[in-house]
Amino acid sequence: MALIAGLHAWEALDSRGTPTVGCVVRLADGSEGEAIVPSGASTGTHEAHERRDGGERYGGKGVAGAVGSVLAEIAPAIVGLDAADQALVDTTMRELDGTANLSRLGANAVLAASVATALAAARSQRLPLWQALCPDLPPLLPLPMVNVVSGGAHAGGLIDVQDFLVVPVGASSFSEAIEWASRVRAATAEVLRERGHDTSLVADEGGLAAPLPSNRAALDVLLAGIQRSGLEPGVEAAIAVDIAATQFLADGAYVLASENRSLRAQELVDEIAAWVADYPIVSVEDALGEDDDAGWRYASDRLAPIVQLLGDDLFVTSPPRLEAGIRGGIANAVLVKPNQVGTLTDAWRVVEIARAAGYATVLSARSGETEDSWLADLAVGWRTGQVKVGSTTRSERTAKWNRLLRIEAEEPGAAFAGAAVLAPLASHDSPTHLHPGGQK
Ligand code: 2PG
Ligand code: MG
Repeated sequence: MALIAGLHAWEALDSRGTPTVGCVVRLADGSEGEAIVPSGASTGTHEAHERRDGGERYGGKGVAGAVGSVLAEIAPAIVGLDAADQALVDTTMRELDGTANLSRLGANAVLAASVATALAAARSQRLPLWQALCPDLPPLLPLPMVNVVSGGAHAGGLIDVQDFLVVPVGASSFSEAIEWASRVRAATAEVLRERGHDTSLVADEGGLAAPLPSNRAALDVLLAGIQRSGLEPGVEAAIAVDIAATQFLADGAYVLASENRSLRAQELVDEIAAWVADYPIVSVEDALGEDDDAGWRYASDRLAPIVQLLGDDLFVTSPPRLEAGIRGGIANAVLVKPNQVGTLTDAWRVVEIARAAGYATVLSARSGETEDSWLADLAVGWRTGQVKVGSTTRSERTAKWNRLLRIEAEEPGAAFAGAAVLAPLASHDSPTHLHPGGQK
């Protein structure tokens, strides 16, 4: 038994300079775990509530109230509990909050305590977090999805699509995957410079933020970067996109401002299908708005048989929203962001639900991140198979890559997920999976 003896919390800063909650959990045996929570910019409406103070401080974005909740309410409720019983700690906090979306205490307060508890429990067992999370299964190093060109809410809306990422599908180890991704980023920057763009400015996740004329132009630049890097497109290095379509949905129309076009859902999906035909795209995230059920139905029929169709704002790491999507045959993969749901227990539940249904899982950082690296341990211990962290530059991003590189170096027996984890390929392994395309 590793009993929780005390908590402390404070207002920290994330990589955008916005306040966020830091928390340390101390156990009776002297072990400690410390966590700082991340924060999104292109957030889904159905995410758990990120509690902010309003008022003058930090332009209203202070989190003194959430910090106060940790000290005054969460601490007395969980002191004395066994830190190794994560489900009990998380349920206790959820019941204490009493709302469905953690709006009273704040999901930022609850997640900070949840992750700090997991880290303290692992420390007390003298285990790395990944091993404490999944003691019975061998670790799995994830296939990384690495941001190269940024648009949308992370780059001042220069282009509409939010992320153009490289997926090193032909790499045979995690470290090789990172080296290839870094090579593609450097080569893409070179291509941009040759085409007259400034590459000194980067977006929130360290991606190149060039004022390109269209979304297709970004795909062209990334493909040229892959070719310039000497890697074979589609075989060694493929492309993933996060459309983040909720961000440019206005009054029922998808407004591609950079191209001066306004599309209906079906037209947007047809456009994306044309990109998938023309470029080595293996994964498409948030192709439609978060509540566009008819659009998602069409996208699932059209795209899910040929590409990984990934729900982020759509599923918001919510067990019931993912279950509803699985029942309806919507998408074939889920992005997992612990702060969208507020506790590690619920985020893990989403991984389990996805796995049972043959949906692929991609653990993801947020655009507002911190120097913490616990996300890397979750990816390995939960065996999510894929991870999305941002660029290979900027310390809040490299903190996660570096942690994964260390785990690989220290665990030579750890398998590397490789491209087989991408849906819809991955789903063929699962006997329980009803492929969306097969339900027509
Ligand atoms: C996303 C994430 C990370 P944000 O949309 O997938 O890229 O962005 O954290 O702003 O929601
Ligand atoms: Mg997204």
